[in-house]
Amino acid sequence: MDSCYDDEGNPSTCMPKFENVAFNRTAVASNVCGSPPEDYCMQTGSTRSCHYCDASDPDLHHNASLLTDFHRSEENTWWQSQSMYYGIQHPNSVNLTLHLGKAFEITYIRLKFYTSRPESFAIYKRTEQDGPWLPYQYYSASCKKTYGKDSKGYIRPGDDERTALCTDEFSDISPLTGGNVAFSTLEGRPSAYNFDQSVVLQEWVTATDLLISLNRLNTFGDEFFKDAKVLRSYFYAISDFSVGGRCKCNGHASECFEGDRGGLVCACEHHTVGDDCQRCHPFYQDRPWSRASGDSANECLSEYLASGPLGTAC
Ligand SMILES: [Ca+2]
Repeated sequence: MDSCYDDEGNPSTCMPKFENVAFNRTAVASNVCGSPPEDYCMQTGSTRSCHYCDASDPDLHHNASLLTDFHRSEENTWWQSQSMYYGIQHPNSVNLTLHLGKAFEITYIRLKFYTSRPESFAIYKRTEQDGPWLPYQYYSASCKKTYGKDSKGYIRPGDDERTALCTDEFSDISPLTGGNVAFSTLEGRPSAYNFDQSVVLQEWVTATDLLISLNRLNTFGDEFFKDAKVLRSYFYAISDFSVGGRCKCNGHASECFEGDRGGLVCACEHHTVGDDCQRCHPFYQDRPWSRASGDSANECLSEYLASGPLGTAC
């Protein structure tokens, strides 16, 4: 763990540990297979193997809890939607929502698909609880048609760096199983090298909630004939949903804990207060609050104690 004071007792920038923020949090899925119980078939090239999903059977369910459980490669667990047989396909979407309970700074979001990756899906976030859903990234073989975005877009210096891009690089039907998609929040953003000074990117990586909107399934085009076996072989399935990040404390805390009101709060140091240490303590208002940077802890100062060596904390 990172300390907020050095060996001499001087304030230093500190932050909570980097972690998989999704682990042991339960995502909410707007759709899940197995109620009513249903057959489904895996696309495995030339052959199809068929199985059974039953949402109420502990051995046969594929509920959303399996998105964020501990994941061992030899024992896949996965969330699965109903199949195209039940009407799952564009324009009907399936949403996965992850509520974090406070602001986090997100480095990456990674999805490991149990089936083929979708033809189109998008990641959204909320910067503050109850705020609007903002687009984070689009993945689509049809960026223009589905999202009205250029598939070769990029961000130039001077552009608004809080712009969601679309890429067609991760939307092929192949591989039929085990495809990964990872979104790095700072990749391709010019101010990333100067993150400490970039208020815009500090806001861009901040999220209190994440939403994966699965918008269009990949198919071989054979659903056109409406054969039940074929329709039962198209559905969304994701074996792991990971989110790399840190509890957001603006450089003024080294850990977060469960607060009185439920939900996480920062254990604020440097005479800061607030869920994210985003304000100075009322008795430490001698200069405006500032986020800690690589150069300075920017601790809050007391008007009475500023000249003294080490003020007694109140
Ligand atoms: Ca899993």
